[in-house]
Amino acid sequence: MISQFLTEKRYQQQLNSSEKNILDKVLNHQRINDEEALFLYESKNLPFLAQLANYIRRQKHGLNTYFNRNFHIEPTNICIYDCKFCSYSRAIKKKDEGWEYNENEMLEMVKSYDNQPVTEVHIVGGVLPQYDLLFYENLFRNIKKHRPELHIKALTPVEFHYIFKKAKVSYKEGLQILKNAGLDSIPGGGAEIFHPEIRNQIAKDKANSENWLELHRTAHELGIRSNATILYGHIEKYWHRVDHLRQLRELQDETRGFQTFIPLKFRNKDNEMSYLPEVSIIEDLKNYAVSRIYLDNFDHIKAYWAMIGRETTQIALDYGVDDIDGTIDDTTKIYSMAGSEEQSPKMTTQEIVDLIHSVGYKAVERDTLYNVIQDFSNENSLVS
Ligand code: V47
Ligand code: SF4
Repeated sequence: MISQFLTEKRYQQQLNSSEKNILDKVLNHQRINDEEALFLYESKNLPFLAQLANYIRRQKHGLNTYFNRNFHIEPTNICIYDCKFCSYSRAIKKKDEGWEYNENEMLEMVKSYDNQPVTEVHIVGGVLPQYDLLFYENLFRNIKKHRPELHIKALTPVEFHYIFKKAKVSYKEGLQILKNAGLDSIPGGGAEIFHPEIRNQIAKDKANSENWLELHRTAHELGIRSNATILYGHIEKYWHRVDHLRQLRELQDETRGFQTFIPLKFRNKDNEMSYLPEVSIIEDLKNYAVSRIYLDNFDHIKAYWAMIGRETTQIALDYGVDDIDGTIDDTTKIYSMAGSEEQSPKMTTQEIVDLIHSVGYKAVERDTLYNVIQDFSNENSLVS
């Protein structure tokens, strides 16, 4: 048992006083402060981070590891913004690689899953004037008309901010209109790094951090759950990451509306930050662990397997991660274009279940709101 191991005198004697203080806090269910989070980021004691994060993960979820059956729709990869890290905005400059789907094309994509047990469609893409409030209102309404039980997780504060401003409605009015049309929840994108020192360099013109947080606050007030992300491993320092986590933890204290935190590793192919090297797997694992330890009020930490690859995802389960996203079915391009391991990200349910079981965890299919759909742990990987 991890908890017994952590309380053993022999183990604790190996720790320095700062580590011992943090361990005591974790064992007593107290939150760590910003200085302690920074200390953990700067620590080279990766096994210590793993023990703490895994202890918290097991307290919250045991060995359960969640996934869902989903697909993405990316309406366009053309965007009026020019985020330096984004391989999409680059596609505008290579016009032949651009796409702009209309409503019918997107509805056909939804219909192509008619006989498959998917539970979620994740819709997010570039920002263009024709994808306005009326467009998304019609799209969501028509998706629901066709398949009412399909959960629509869509758009980020970057898109909402743009379309609500254009339509001259407040966040509250705009979100209510889209909720009435069928919007069920909001994914975590667009957060990047909140601190203006970094945000102004990498994502200057789009919705700022106050906009991002306010949009999510308003969504939570309207009963719309959402996720949060951080884009890490580029020009930010550890303290920028702590600042980002702090703002998320504070908002979560207020609203309890976030479901999952998803660290997104910067990938450097074909974007304006390609000159930067990507960080190591050690850094990825450290980031998962510190996120799990610091964000005590977030239920879930997700490793997005399509971005970090299958093996790192398996290792991440020992570093605080309890969710690995979904089957995806090769329907997202944002990471393959940015150079991720998975160039055509798709897994069958059987593959996801095997990936989780082969490292000793229990696969649990969830819906977007974490209601359990099927627990595979006692079924010896028999997938229906
Ligand atoms: O906001 C863009 C990131 C995000 C790169 O909520 C990049 O369940 C790394 O938020 N390297 C969109 N990251 C994706 C996203 C997401 C993904 C999976 C699940 C959920 C969820 C949300 O992708 C953007 C940006 O932060 N991104 N370019 C890049 N080169
Ligand atoms: Fe546009 Fe989003 Fe890419 Fe920025 S990250 S350029 S807002 S698609």
